[in-house]
Parts: sequence; C-alpha cells; structure tokens
Amino acid sequence: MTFRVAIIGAGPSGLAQLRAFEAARQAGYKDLPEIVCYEKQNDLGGMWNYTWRTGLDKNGEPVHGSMYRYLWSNGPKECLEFADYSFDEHFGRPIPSYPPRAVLKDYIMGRIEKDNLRSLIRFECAARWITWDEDTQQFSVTVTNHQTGEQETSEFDYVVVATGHFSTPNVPYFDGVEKFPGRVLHAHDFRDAREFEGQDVLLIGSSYSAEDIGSQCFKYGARSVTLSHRSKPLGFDWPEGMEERPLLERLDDDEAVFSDGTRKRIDALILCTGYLYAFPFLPEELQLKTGNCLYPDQLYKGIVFEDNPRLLYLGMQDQYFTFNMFDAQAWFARDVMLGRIALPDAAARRQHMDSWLARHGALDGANDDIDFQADYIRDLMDATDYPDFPVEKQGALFKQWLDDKRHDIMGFRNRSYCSTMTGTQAPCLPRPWLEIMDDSLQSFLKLEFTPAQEE
Ligand code: FAD
Ligand code: NA7
Repeated sequence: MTFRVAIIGAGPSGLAQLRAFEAARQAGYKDLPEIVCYEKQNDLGGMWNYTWRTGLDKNGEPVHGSMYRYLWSNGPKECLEFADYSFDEHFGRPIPSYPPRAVLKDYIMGRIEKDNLRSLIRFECAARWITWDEDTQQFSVTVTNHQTGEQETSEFDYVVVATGHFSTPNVPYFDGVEKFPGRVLHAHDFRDAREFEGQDVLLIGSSYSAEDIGSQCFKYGARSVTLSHRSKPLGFDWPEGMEERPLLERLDDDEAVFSDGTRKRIDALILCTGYLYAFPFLPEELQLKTGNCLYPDQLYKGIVFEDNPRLLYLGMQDQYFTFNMFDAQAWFARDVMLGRIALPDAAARRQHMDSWLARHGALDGANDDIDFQADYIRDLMDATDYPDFPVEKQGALFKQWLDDKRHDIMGFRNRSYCSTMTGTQAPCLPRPWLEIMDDSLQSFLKLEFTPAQEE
C-alpha cells in the first residue's frame, strides 16, 4: 500500500526532499510515496523568497524571511552547487562566484520548475499542529489553509520538518533600550540598508549577520558602523568608518556604553544576535531542542529524530555547506523512508550520535568546522545514489574564502573560483562589488563579466 509523506516547508531543504523523490521516480524506483509539501508562504524558495514584510504576513502568520535587499551570497556559489543541476546548466554560461540573492533564487527554482514539482506544494498552508498516534503509527498533520480559510487534517506515515532555523529572532535585552530615541530592530527585520544612510549604526553580534549587515550599511552610506561583540571580535581589517567594540553594557539616552567604559552616540541599534529554533506546530516530545551548531543532538545522521524515527529533520545544522548538504540529507531521508537504508536499533543510533558529538566537541576553529561538515556530507553521500561530488575540494574552497575575507572583507566578493562540479572557472564582476548597487537578476545578468585573472 502507498505510504504518505508530509514535507513541512518549501525552502531549499524541503525542495531537496521533493527533488530526491523525483530522482527516484526518474530512476524507476517502485513503491514511491504520496507526497504533500506544505508551505506557509505563497511561493517557494524559503529564505531566498524575499519579502518586504516584517512582523506578520498577509495571513497573520509570522514572516519567515530574514533576507534583505542587496544581499549577495556570503560564500562562493561553487560551494553550494547542486551535484545534479549545475550553474552552467541553469544559466547557460558562466557567472561570477558571488551572485545576489535573486540570482540564487532563480537557480533554486530552476531545478524545481524543470521537473514540474510545484504541483506537489500546497502554498499558504501553515502547519498548525502535528501529533503522532502510537496505535496507528501515523502522524496527524493539521494545517491552516489560508487560501480557503479552513483547517485541514490528514494522516501521514512520515513527516519531514524543513522549516529552517534562521527565522525566529533571539532578542536580548539591554539596559536603557526602552528610552533609546532611535530605531531598534533585529536582523530578522532588517530590509534595506539605505534606511541608515548618514546614520551612526550600532550592531550587536559578531557572526554572519553582523558582518554582512554592517558591510551593507557601510556600502549604502551609513556615517559609521560599530560592531559590538560578546565573545570575540570578527577581527577584520574594516574600512574607515567601521570599528569593533566590546559588548554593549547599556544605553544612556542616545549613547551606547560599552563594557570597556567607552561611549558612542548612535542613531540606530541592530541586534544581529542570531535565531532560536522554533517548532510551534510540534508537541514538545517531537521538538528538536538545540542551539545553532554543526551537530545538533537527537538527530541520527543529523536527520532522523531520536525518539521517533518516522520524524525527519532537514537543514538543522549551522551551515557552511547549504544546498548540496540539504540534498545529501534529503537523499538519505528518502532512502530511510523507502526502506532502502535500514536504521540500526535505538542504542546503535545513540552510539553513532555520541561518536559524532564527541568529534564535534573537539573541533578547534573554522578549518576544523569545515572539514567536519564536509565529512558529514561525505558520510551521507556514500549511503545513497546522490551524484558523488568532491565535497572535500569544496571544503578547500571554503578555507580559501576564509583567507580571502581576512585579506579584504570589502573585496572578497570580487574573487572567482572554479566549479568542482563542472570545472568551469567563474568570471569576475566588471566592477568591484562595493560599487555595484543594483542587485536585481536582470541587471546582474546584463553585466559584462570579465575573465578571471591568473593568480
Ligand atoms: P528556509 O530557507 O528557512 O525555508 C524554510 C521554509 O519553511 C520557508 O519557506 C518557510 O516559509 C516554511 N515554513 C516555516 N514554518 C512553516 C509552517 N509552520 N508551515 C509551513 N511552512 C513553514 N546560505 C547560503 O548558502 N548562502 C548565503 O549567502 C546565505 N545567506 C543567508 C542570509 C540570511 C540573512 C539568512 C537568514 C540565511 C542565509 N543563508 C545563506 C542560509 C539559508 O538559511 C539557507 O541557504 C537555506 O535557505 C536554508 O534552507 P531551509 O529550507 O532549511 O530553510
Ligand atoms: P549566529 O551565527 O547564530 O550568530 C549569533 C551572534 O549573536 C553571535 O555572534 C553571538 O555571540 C551573538 N549573540 C547572541 N546572543 C547575544 C547576546 N545576548 N549578547 C550579545 N551577542 C549575542 O547568527 P547570524 O544571524 O549571525 O547568522 C545566522 C545565519 O544568517 C547564517 O547562516 C548567515 O548565513 C545568515 P557569541 O559569538 O555567541 O558570543
């Protein structure tokens, strides 16, 4: 009898799951499940589906999107390329290594449209509540269908949670914030750097969001950008007008007071303080509980939920690798659901998780992190027929990327890399990234890319 799979979310992870089953269909696999993918937005692409909205969406659902205008890929596209759908295939010619958001969204959508997978997605259907019935061995999935205004409940044998984890903001409190006269927002609600033109902006945090939103504000004309860190500074050689300070201690009217006693007048405060994992549609016993890390506990192979192996999570790791890691996970999850990969018993799964967690605990720095995530992907890939790709070479590109950033934080996006999938050397942008203000797909594709220079 056909079994049923619910996928929650049509971002890159959920789409990878759809694509994995489609690849199985095209390869002639028998006994494929009936699949329904529920997506609360009105289009696919997840984070890459830009929205100007903040707060609640038109249906009253929390806005998922944390991406902003003028966002360009923060890592080389060669490290996220799908093994079964290259950039060359999609664009028909080589493009530079750091494309803007709309270009990457176009690439993600291309693979899905090619296979006509859109029809499997139920848009504007927000997962509301999911329960597991021990007797029937099925999940009951209730969604609010905002197109009809009705709640719908259906039964499924497997649930794949692919709802991302960079959407629910972590918002710490700082003394004096309620009397601060300027704008206070979390990175989740940041949309357009031009809003801060001519302003003195303070960002809290020292990770990707602080680095990139700070750079955006600088690029689009902020008077000054100050980055305040809790643990350690980003440590880049920032251009004049950008600086790092220790943690914000309090706000004294429009002055920020830092833990070293220094002060700075500011116009706006942007909290780049990360995100919380949130699964409000799951009962507590099915919720993954973790902070942002490379190997969340409770997930065998980083995917299969410990207490209920019919529940699968995709994309829950902190991410160097993204799209092709989600693919490797989705192919593995698919083969678990198809019974092609037999799960070991609970004790063996626990032991396996413990061994990876021990290794995770011993990681020492970004290069180790990259190797760890590459090994994780290799482990998954070796278990399925996802097209083998040189993930270790992509790891080497990531290490090069780290060096490029250290060398020139405002110029690293001018660099170009060679695709490990096709061997294509990416061309360069015709002008430095810092001077290209328009990030639309149309204007990007009209740029006259220049051949990469020999090193
Ligand atoms: P998401 O893309 O977050 O998609 C989750 C989907 O689930 C969404 O469509 C959402 O609407 C849906 N959903 C959520 N709740 C429900 C519900 N209850 N019911 C139904 N549907 C639901 N990665 C890179 O590779 N390069 C980058 O340059 C890069 N930049 C980033 C910049 C920002 C600001 C952020 C926040 C992330 C960035 N990332 C980047 C990482 C990004 O998260 C991944 O590339 C990717 O989008 C993760 O895919 P996902 O499908 O796991 O999650
Ligand atoms: P991250 O990578 O989870 O980083 C969160 C940052 O916020 C990190 O530097 C934290 O400091 C800092 N933080 C968290 N809580 C606080 C408090 N209370 N006070 C001060 N600083 C705090 O999230 P990002 O948003 O940067 O990146 C997430 C994704 O978005 C990523 O994949 C990008 O591609 C885009 P810590 O270093 O822990 O001391």
